[in-house]
Amino acid sequence: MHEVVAMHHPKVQALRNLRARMEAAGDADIASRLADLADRLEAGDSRPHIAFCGLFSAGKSSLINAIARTQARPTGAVPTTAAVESLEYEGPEGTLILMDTPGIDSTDPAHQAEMEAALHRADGVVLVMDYQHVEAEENLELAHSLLAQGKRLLLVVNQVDKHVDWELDFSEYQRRVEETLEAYDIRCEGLYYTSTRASVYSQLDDLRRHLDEWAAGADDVAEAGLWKSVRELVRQHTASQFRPAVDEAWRRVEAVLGSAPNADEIPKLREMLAQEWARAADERDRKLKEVAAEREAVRQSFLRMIDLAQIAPYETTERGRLYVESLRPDFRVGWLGWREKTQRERAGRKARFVADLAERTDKYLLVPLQNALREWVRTTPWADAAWLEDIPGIRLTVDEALVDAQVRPGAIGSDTYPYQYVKDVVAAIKRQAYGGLTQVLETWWKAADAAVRAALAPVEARMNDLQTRFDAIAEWQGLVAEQEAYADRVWREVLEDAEGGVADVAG
Ligand SMILES: Nc1nc2c(ncn2[C@@H]2O[C@H](COP(=O)(O)OP(=O)(O)O)[C@@H](O)[C@H]2O)c(=O)[nH]1
Ligand SMILES: [Mg+2]
Repeated sequence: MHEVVAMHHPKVQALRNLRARMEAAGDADIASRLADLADRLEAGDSRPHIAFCGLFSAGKSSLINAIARTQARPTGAVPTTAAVESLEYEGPEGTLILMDTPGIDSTDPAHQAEMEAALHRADGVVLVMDYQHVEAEENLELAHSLLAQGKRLLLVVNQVDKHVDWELDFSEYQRRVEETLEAYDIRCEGLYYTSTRASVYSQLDDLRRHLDEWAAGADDVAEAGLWKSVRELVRQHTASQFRPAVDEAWRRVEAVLGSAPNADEIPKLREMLAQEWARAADERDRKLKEVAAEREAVRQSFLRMIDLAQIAPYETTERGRLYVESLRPDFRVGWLGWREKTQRERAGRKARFVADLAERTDKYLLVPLQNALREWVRTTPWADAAWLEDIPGIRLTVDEALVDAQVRPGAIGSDTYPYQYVKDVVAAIKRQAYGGLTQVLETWWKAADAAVRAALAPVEARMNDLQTRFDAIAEWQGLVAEQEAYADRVWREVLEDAEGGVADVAG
């Protein structure tokens, strides 16, 4: 038994694949339109389908009859053209399918859907306007959107038999019509003035000839029209898929901006927000740098004070030298009971060195440093008087343990060591002073940070606000870009499926 495999032309297959995809995405409406197009392509029906649309009573049905020179179509003052009826027109150059539609002003949603379906199937559109309603918004908007979709479009001003010469020159009337179209940026491939009644101004035959031209180029017209419809369906499908998310993002943009911006101005707005944010960030950083620089200057001035404090002048250094020399192994005092005497001498030298050093440390380092800090707290506007209580917390311990800890037994024998030893002891004391100072300053800076933050609060609030607005805009833009990328991807896949041969489809 042979399995029967339906062999489709790749273009038909491309449409069927796309249809399946739309159906899977839950877009039944688009899927059925694609099925319709696929059927037509498969049937090899290259007769161009021309939809006649326009406001109710513009004369669409009458015009189709007049073109086809038949009276088979019902015409009348009520919208009788409910279901879209089509009529085969066999002209000298070939065949066209003329599709009648209900009016675009139809309040019946079923009529509206029929018209949209007809427009989708249409390879070309004849937009019929009656003599008195050329300026109707519905007509102009429809013309706009059809051109945007890349539809071939003819504009027809019908019922020109109503023109009364003594009211207005006909050429003046035409000029006004053309002006209106220009004002709406509507450029189509043909504009005709017609009447289904006898009128010197009627260009009905010219219109028919234009349609005959379309019939002559049937293959091109039908095929190009079909792929344009497919492209438009992809676009519509994408828009409906993304609409909830995009709308939501847009509502957020409106909410955070407090007004509805013009979508065209969004990139400029985003740029402005980014610049404003950068300016605010600069302001904040400048302020923070200022604060940091001021604090560092204060710290440096006290460090310098510690560095310069003279706590070991000549006499003190001498005492240190005498002490450390007494630690040498060959140091001895007396001969009878020399061990005790030597010990006593060492202890005495150490005590004198420590006492001298402690007194000078207090007098020339600790007291001046604490006084300077008190003075600084009192005279600095942003310092807190409560900080004065922290100053006594800076303590310098100068005792026997400290001077012993600095002795380097291996170096004791060297002649130059005693002076180095005193320097080491002084450095150990100053390290305590640096530590004490740093601790106090850190406590103060921490306390002052609250005031700095408070001062920066307005600029930071502004930055947050700008960031929120920027994020909302970026989010919306991202979704729009994603939507475009998705539509492009789907369309590229259609073209790949169709294995080329789909040329000249306006983006
Ligand atoms: N004066 C005038 N009346 C027309 C013309 N064409 C159609 N009509 C009338 O306008 C009314 C609506 O015509 P119809 O073809 O049904 O319009 P449709 O709703 O657009 O299909 C009918 O009464 C027609 O007889 C025309 O060229 N001149
Ligand atoms: Mg009608």
